[in-house]
Order: sequence, then structure tokens, then C-alpha cells
Amino acid sequence: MSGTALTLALSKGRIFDETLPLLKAAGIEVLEDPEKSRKLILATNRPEVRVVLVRASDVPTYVQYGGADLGITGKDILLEHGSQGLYLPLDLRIAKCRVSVAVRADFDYASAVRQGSRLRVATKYVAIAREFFAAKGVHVDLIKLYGSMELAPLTGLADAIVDLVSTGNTLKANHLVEVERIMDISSHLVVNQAALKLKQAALRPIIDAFAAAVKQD
Ligand code: PRT
Ligand code: MG
Repeated sequence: MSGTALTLALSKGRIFDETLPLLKAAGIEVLEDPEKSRKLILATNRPEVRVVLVRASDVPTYVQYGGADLGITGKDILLEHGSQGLYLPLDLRIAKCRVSVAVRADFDYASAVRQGSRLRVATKYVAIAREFFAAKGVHVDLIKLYGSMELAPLTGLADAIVDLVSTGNTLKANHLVEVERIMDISSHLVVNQAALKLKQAALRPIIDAFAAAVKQD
């Protein structure tokens, strides 16, 4: 091995795909396609750099505890996880979307909020939702889900959902409407705080190359 070993945690799918051009700008090419292989550790053209594939919501945990030196994860996931033990040098402006409140097209959200009724809200984003409704002074019962939030208002499980929206097609296909936009989301580079000190020489050029390659729009 040449140089300090570095492990980068990524999730498959949009984050992996949108990270490839940034890696390329840093002179790093992943040698395997995660969609074609079952491997969880991927080699790169740089013998000292490897990529580990983890569930999107596990990226902060890997980096926090040093299972990876750095990782890329959505702001949504960081807000739910918290950023203890993590250094966040960069908004990469990839995998953009927003966190929104959505309801059934026939649900009168505005008057429910106006009348101060207690809203039942299903979400994977309990921390984001709790803070948002508390700031509005809306009383909510939060129901934690792990997926397919869109189903909750359709089955009577909840009045509203808090979920990620990108094109809006998923909401539309399920007869839901976006009634509030809570915040814009993009993915961030996260670095283990100890690694930042101990592996500074190896990490700095990668952080700088990513920073230079971030799209400004
Ligand atoms: O999918 P899995 O359960 O394994 O994990 P995950 O959903 O945590 O990961 P992944 O890879 O789907 O998402 C990783 C990150 O991508 C998220 O944490 C976000 O920061 C970001 N991202 C950007 C998105 C979207 N856009 C997005 N559209 N994550 C999810 N979606 C989903 C959304 O939840 C909804 O179901 O896509 C659907 C809406 O898309 P539209 O285009 O129909 O509006
Ligand atoms: Mg997903």
C-alpha cells in the first residue's frame, strides 16, 4: 500500500452515481459497478483508497465511529442522526431534494392547522418533523415509519406525511399534494474528526478537489 489508507462510505444508487464525478475530479476511480457486483468493499485505482457500501442512513454511524474515514450523506440523514464526532467540511450539492409536508388531495390541511386540531403525521424524519411543527405551534402525534410514507394518508394511518420530494411524481401518483416545504436537502461530505487530524495529508487534497468540483447553480 502506498500512502495512508482511506475508507470512503457511500450508499448505492443516487449518492453513489452523483459522487463518481467528484471522485474523478480527485483522481479516484471506483473499479467495480455496485449494481453488477455483490461486493460491499470496492477497490479504486488508488491502492490506498477503498469504498465501502452501506445503507444511506448508516453512513454517519460508520464515519462517526471510524469504520470509514469519510462519507457522503444527505442533510436529512445528518439532521436525524446528529453530527457528533463528525466534521462537515462541504455541501456537495448533489442528490438534491426537499423535505415537505404532504396530505391527501381531499384533506383540508390549512383549516386543520388553523383550528389547532391535533395532526397525525407519519414520517421517517421524526426529528425534522418534531422541530418544524413545534416551531409552528402545531400539535402533532408523530408516527415513525421506515419506508413508503405515501401509504400512510391513503390508509388512514395518518393525516399527513413528512417525506422527501424531488420531482413530485411519487406524490402525484398517490393522489397526495405537497402543502408545505420544510427545507431544501443536498448531500454533504462528512469526515471522522480523529481521521481529519491523523490523516490530514491524505484527506486534504480530496476535500479540496471535491470543493473545486462542486457545481454552483
Ligand atoms: O432506499 P433505501 O431505503 O435503501 O435508503 P434511503 O432512502 O435512505 O436511500 P436513498 O439512496 O434512496 O436516498 C439517499 C439520499 O438521497 C436521501 O437521504 C436524500 O438525501 C437523497 N435524495 C434525493 C432522495 C431523493 N432525492 C428522493 N427523491 N431520497 C429519496 N427520495 C425518494 C423519496 O423518499 C420519495 O419516496 O424518492 C421519492 C420521491 O421522489 P419524486 O421524484 O417522485 O418526488
Ligand atoms: Mg430510498
